[in-house]
Amino acid sequence: MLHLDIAQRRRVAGQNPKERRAIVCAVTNDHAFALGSLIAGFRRYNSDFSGAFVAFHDGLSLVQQDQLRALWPNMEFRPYGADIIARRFGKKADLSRVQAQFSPMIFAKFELPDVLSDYDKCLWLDVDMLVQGNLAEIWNFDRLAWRPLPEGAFARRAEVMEEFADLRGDGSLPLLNGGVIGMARGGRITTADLYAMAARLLAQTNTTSVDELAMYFLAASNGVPVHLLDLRFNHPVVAPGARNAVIVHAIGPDKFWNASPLQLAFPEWARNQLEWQGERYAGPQRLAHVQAATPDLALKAARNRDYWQQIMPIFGRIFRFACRWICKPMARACGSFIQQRHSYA
Ligand SMILES: [Mn+2]
Repeated sequence: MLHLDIAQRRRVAGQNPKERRAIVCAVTNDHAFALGSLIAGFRRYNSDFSGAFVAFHDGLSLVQQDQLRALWPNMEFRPYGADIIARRFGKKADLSRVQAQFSPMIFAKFELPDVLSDYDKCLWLDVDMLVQGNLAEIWNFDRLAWRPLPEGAFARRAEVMEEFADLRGDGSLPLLNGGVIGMARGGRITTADLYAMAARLLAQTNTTSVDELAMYFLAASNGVPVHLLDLRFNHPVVAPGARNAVIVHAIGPDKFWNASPLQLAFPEWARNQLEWQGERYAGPQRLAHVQAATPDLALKAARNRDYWQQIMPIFGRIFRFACRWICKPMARACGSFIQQRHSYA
């Protein structure tokens, strides 16, 4: 077996040892556990990464910051919250539509160009992800990197695409999932541009994915080359093959910490959580009544479901029979009764 030290491994990966790199995340302080789990998983497979973690947060306590540093010593904290977001957007922007659906922390990805005054390359990671492998290959981009959405994503945003048609460049750039974004210093996109574009999208369209679309329109209109990441670096939890992906992304309301089926399918997240010394998630669990997370209850739930699936066709037949011989004649009788009553009026 070939043993390489960290410097050798970086050379093999084509990495400039002088390049300063940062992985950038954002959490509200009640989600410190999610960042803790993400880092615990990341470090298991990425001992060759010598960069920093930059965490945008709305008030992590010093204790929480120490708990995160215990997982990754090279950790930098930057305040980010409602006041900063309001200042960046200006008074006129109405964010209620977006905030009804997403954490305000989605806008912290707009800070990437500013973070790049301290680093050469940044990698934005959502905290609703599970790292299952080495990320070295992701860094092979020049300006921007993201995982493209399938072609059909344009059709679902047809109205926005028409409204902003002049910002689509030659139209060849695919849309992105905003969970993983690589950005290098010296690009043509600024933090101020991103907020301004998002404000336009909020004012002129009904879309809620303003963070992704702002990134897309600025890259497309400025002709910034985008390195398209393989699905395995931002693999939706529901897409086949998630088990072998490098990064699995729990897109939507079901997360690794609150959805029983995901806890059962990805036990490594719970293992990561054990390495986090801080407060764990204590909120409601979704879908535990359908698919419990422990083997005994999961089996019981599955057997229950199986039983009802076998029973349901019989119910269906009884229901159709009842409709034909009981409900319809009754409805006819009621109908004529009502008609009669009306004729007396
Ligand atoms: Mn996400």
